[in-house]
Amino acid sequence: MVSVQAFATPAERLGLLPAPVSVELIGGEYCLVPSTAVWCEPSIEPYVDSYLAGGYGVAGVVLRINPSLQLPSEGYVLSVNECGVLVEGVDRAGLLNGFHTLLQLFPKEIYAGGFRRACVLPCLRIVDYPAYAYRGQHLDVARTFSTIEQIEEFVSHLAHHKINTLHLHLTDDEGWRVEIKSHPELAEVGGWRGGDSPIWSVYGAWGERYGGYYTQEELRGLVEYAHQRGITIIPEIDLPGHSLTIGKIYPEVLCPVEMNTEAAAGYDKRNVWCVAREDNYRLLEDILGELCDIFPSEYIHIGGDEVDTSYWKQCPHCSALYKELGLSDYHQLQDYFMERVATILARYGRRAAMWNESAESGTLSKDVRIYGWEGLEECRKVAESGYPTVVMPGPYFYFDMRQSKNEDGHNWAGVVTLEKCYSVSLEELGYSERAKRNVVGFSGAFWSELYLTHSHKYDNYLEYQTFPRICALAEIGWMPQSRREWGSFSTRLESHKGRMEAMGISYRRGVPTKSQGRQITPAMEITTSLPLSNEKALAKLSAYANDFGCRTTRTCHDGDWILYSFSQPINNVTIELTTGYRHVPRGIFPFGVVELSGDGKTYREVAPLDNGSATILVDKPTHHIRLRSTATGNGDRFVYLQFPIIRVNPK
Ligand code: TNX
Repeated sequence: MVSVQAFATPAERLGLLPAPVSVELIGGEYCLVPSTAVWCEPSIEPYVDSYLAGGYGVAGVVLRINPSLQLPSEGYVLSVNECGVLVEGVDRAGLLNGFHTLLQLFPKEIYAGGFRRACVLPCLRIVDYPAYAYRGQHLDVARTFSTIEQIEEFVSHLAHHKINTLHLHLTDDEGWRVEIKSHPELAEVGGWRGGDSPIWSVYGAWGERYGGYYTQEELRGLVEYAHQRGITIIPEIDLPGHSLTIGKIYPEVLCPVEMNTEAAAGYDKRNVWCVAREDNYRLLEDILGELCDIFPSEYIHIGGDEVDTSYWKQCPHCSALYKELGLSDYHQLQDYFMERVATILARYGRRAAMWNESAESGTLSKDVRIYGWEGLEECRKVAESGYPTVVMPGPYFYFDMRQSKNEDGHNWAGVVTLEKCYSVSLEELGYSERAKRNVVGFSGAFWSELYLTHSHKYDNYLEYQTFPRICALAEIGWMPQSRREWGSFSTRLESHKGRMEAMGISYRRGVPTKSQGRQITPAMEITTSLPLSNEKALAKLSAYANDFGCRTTRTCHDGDWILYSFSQPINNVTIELTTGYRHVPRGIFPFGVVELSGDGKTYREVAPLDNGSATILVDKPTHHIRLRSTATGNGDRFVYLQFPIIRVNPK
């Protein structure tokens, strides 16, 4: 007997993702053949043609805009009957949404291009519209550069998931990626780090010069590519913090305060704009003017996250301004700065978007759109106090977080599984009706500090981290919570995986399995040449009992060492040695070697450190393992020591 899977709903049977508001199967079929003509609204024709270039004759597929439909904006009606297919959007965005649903009715090969055969569609009627106006994905191209082609591919994938906004993070401490013609050094110098560049990298990839930037012309092309697919790009220039790059190029932009840089081997990490320097606002006029010229979006994101206000306190000009303005908290100086930048944007006819810290003092004007990233509660507070809010909390939507405990990725917001992401709930967190009304939508984030470090291990690390979590995000933005259901989502995701494959998405297929030997913890003592911030923590580390590791009080110098001495010689084991955080190459020995010794006197070098780590095979009795730094500095004021993970080799 053939077993037939029981699908609870037509959306499940058709594997539609996100699930439409209503799908009615009305019986019968329509057969499309390669010669079936397609009539399409001219404004989306080139895009539609790339999937569905039809023949000539009476159109069997019609895609058109019909503003008289009684549907919310971005809504559409898709009907298939025995005579043909009609997709009507209430507006252009709605038509594109309908088109993306139509593609999901076809065999999945349609996404791989060159689809040229007859296919049968079931007769049906779909009425659909989104629950939220903002369905976004953020991409950090500052920490790791993505080429225009890579971004376009990503945009194409987003469009198929009815995501309508790409939030492009263009500047940060590690890079400036947008060409500014009036200040060409910003991209020409700031687009590169490592090697002879004044910009250091924080994570991994030391030494070599690394980077790239986009010309204005390339970005205009990208904006158009995204527009064709119904996606708006919101650019971000991160201000007034996260500005190390511009600070290295134009030091006068920062507050003139002396920094003690000894612990970081001379590296000055000041990254906050001086609020009192009038020339800074003129510089911002230039930068934002050009940015607005490239990106037609209503909103421009100007950052506002993680600002270290202590520089302003120490700065003679900022502290004088603080007194003059009669402020009571240095955070209000950030409001002052952000308001002034928002005013510049207003002169260019645009509105400002900012990270949630900018709304903390409550005095910032309410027409700013706030992006809540820290947690659902922070998002709730800003929405409650009246700001239009994009909800993108780390614990649910940060796709740079790891997906299970031992996978690559950040972990400050915990492990973000697909199920966790899907479970996001404004109801459960007690959002009031008012707060809910202020939620304009949801967004995923992909911060790229780790992208470069891990990319060699994956076909495509960006896709591995973002899919299928973006599938969950797509539903959260499209469907009201009352209609979302994990069981139905997982059923539909199974069919959708075939589509992702045809699109060429290297999505994550599940928890990776590694064959691993048994872990052992032979008696050991750790010593180091580095000064520690807490001596007691080292004893715990020697007992394999400290999962966070031990922090030092300065960065590494050439010749610094960490020594693991075992009470009994160990043999026939594989050892993972790590400096820095585990899974995140921060606080590492960026250059160094692993050395082994039987007697503690003579050492032989066995491996280089790669991003602060190495895995070695021990096949001779070994008493001592030493990690030795061969360079000075790691961009931080500390190093982290970790205990080794020792596994018995299989016989
Ligand atoms: C916090 S989210 C940051 C970013 C980091 C990210 C890593 C935000 C506004 N600031 O600078 O890249 O965490 O997850």
